[in-house]
Amino acid sequence: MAQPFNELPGNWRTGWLNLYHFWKEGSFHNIHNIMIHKFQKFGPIYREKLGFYESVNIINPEDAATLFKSEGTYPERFTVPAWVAYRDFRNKPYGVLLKNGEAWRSDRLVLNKEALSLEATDCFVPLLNEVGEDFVNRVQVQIEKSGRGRWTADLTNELFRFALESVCNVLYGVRLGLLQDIIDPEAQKFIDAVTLMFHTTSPMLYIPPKLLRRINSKTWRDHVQAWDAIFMHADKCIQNIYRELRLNRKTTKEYTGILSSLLVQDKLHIDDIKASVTEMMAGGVDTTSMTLQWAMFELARSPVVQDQLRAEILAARQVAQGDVLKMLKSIRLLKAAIKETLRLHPVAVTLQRCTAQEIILQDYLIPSKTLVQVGIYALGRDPKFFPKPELFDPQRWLKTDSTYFRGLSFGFGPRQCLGRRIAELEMQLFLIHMLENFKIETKRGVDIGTKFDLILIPDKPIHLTLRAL
Ligand code: HEM
Ligand code: 2DC
Repeated sequence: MAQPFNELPGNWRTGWLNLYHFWKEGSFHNIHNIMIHKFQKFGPIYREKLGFYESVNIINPEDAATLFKSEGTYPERFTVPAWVAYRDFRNKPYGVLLKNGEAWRSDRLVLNKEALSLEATDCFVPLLNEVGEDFVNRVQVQIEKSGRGRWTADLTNELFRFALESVCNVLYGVRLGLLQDIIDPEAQKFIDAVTLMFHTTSPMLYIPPKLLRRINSKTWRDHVQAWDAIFMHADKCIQNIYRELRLNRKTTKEYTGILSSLLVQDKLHIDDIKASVTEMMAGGVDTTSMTLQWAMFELARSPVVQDQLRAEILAARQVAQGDVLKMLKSIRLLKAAIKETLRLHPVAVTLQRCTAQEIILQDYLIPSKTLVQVGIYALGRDPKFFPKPELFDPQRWLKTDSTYFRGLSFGFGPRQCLGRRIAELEMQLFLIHMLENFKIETKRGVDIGTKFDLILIPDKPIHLTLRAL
């Protein structure tokens, strides 16, 4: 007989006291480390209550498998209260990010075909490849300017621009020109708005946004302002394509991006298209850019791995003779290096599912409709599941026996990341071009920690040196 729910370890009986301590100790930006600590204290499963936020937390890949295998046809994750509050406040429709049930599934199936199917993703390759090449050109100009054969900088904003340029090329088939010297201030506003949106979301995970709205707190006001800017700019981009499409009705065979495809197909209502395309545009900035920054940081600290990757890329380039699509089929180690980067530096601190039925985890009975979180940050750094976790070792992903339910950075199943293929291709092509052209270095002995700002980001600026090869 499994043990009852109320026997679960953890301090879940004192939600408000917990929140008070949490607040006082300034733990907001540190929940990833607090989770590691709790798994050490309570074992592989614990129950938690922070203010209104109740969850059961697990770390074992076997338990994650049990959870995901029972998720059913309409998987639900934790709904970020602030995001819903904004949409309701401004009367904006939900996209797939926030929908649930049949409404989510029918939208998602149409979007999967445009964003995840092989047919569609092959079309992304040339679009993402040219942005990667332009980034290299931009670095080359900076190196020439320096007159020293190298360029040292905090690349955060450069990578934000790269990521927005990339995702917009895929969504709209349009270049925004963000890798030029002078850029559209509106685009920079969009970038800053996404960062502010994430930053102001985290306090509202535990305190109801409605409350903050009533006391007119700065967090709420900033959050609304951020989403307003996001929706306004995305709307402009969408309108441009919409208008263009209505003007020249000629059916060109060429691929012109996800939005055109969706509009031409006419399977989703325009409001639903807008909502999900806006979510993809916003979701495409901080996620891939931060991951690429971490990837370059890890490669700078592991020059041996960096050389191996470069050798693999050069060989792949030769074999494929300039056919990029073909080249992407022979870069196993590079793909593993991206997985390895996300193991140590996941974007999402946890994956969550609302249980669709009663399940048993670690011999505890978990009722239906319970929020269960997989602590993927803690999992990625646990020596029980990743031997020598501190080691950046892409090879570990190429040994097939030890990876069962461990590579979960993009989530799992039908509710997994919609932008996954865009993100993966964008990052692969970026790293291919960078490693072909530059040596990536960083100052030795500089320790960079992680900060929770809804997504996980570096806790201080990372300075990288790019040296012409
Ligand atoms: C959902 C990670 C990039 C759009 C998610 C989830 C994770 C994730 C963990 C939740 C999945 C689940 O619950 O199983 C990442 C990582 C990225 C990345 C690690 C890059 C390194 C992107 C990009 C886009 C995007 C580039 C847009 C093009 C979305 C959307 C959802 C989502 C719309 C919600 C899907 C749904 O609920 O049906 N992502 N993401 N993400 N992501 Fe990403
Ligand atoms: C944040 O406790 C911590 O991909 C919470 O591209 C649980 C939680 C729920 C949903 C997660 C969120 C965390 C982190 C950011 C994620 C989000 C789902 C999608 C989103 C992982 C782990 C993200 C970054 C999307 C964002 C798209 C949005 C800007 C339109």
